[in-house]
Amino acid sequence: MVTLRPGPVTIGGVTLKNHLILAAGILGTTGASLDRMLRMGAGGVVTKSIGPEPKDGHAGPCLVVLNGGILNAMGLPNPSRDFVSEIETLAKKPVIVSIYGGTPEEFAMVAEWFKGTAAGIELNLSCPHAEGYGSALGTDPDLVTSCTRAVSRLGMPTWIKLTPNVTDITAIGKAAEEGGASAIVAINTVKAMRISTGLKRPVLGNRFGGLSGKPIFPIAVRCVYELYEACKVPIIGCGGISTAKDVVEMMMAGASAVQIGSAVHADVRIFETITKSLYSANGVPADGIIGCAHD
Ligand code: RRO
Repeated sequence: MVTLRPGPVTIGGVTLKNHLILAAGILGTTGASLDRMLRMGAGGVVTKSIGPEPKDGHAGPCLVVLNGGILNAMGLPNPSRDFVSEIETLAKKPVIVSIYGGTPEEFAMVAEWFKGTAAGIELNLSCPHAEGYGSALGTDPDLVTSCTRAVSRLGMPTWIKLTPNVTDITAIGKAAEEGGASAIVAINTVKAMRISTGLKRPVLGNRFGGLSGKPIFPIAVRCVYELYEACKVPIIGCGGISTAKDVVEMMMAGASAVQIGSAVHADVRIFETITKSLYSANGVPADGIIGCAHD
């Protein structure tokens, strides 16, 4: 397998220690855990999504581990503005704060709280099970453009995380680009559900949730591939990546970097594990393989 040249990279306005980023939501809202992941080899970390008001989240069960995947409906639990002090000690580190809101104004307000602390902002326009938030806005290209513009005009690197739960993801990618996105992240979880045959009830308290992990990797590759043909901004691939080979495949589809989420549950040292096989002193520059499957 091809290997990459090690070293820092700047993607979507954020300088990362390598191409591997911790995906949003995975280690909750604890600054110390995010810092631990940076020290354990993550090139950057994305926080849990932070919103305009504190939120408890959905009624449980909120998360089930399936064969090879995870189904969740956490419901955006977060401490809102109190999170600023939680990550103050991480200022100057590659910490990207994920935020959500119900309007462009709410996105701008939450983003402003993190000026000076966050290396960048990732807009969650893609949670599949949050009424009035996430994909409720992220499936409408006009709203995607206006929410993106409300944050990009603040001058902070602005990443937009897209939902795969649309007919044409390129229309959403182009809408983010029009709003001044510095990068797009593809994809958030795939809307899904399971039913307990014993209980004759949906397994999740919220009935519907988002599927992540290995089962969605081919969907994520397809989305990145389509976006690469339609958009000019860098694409960050996300969805079911768990090996160095997955990273290379995502890059060949068009990703400039990747985010890793569910695989952290199985192996908390996943960043070191992937780094060992992905990078070597005689590796090629990433530009040599990004999008090469389109040639
Ligand atoms: O908190 C959640 O339930 C959640 C979020 Br914010 C998201 O973006 N994606 C997801 O699968 N769950």
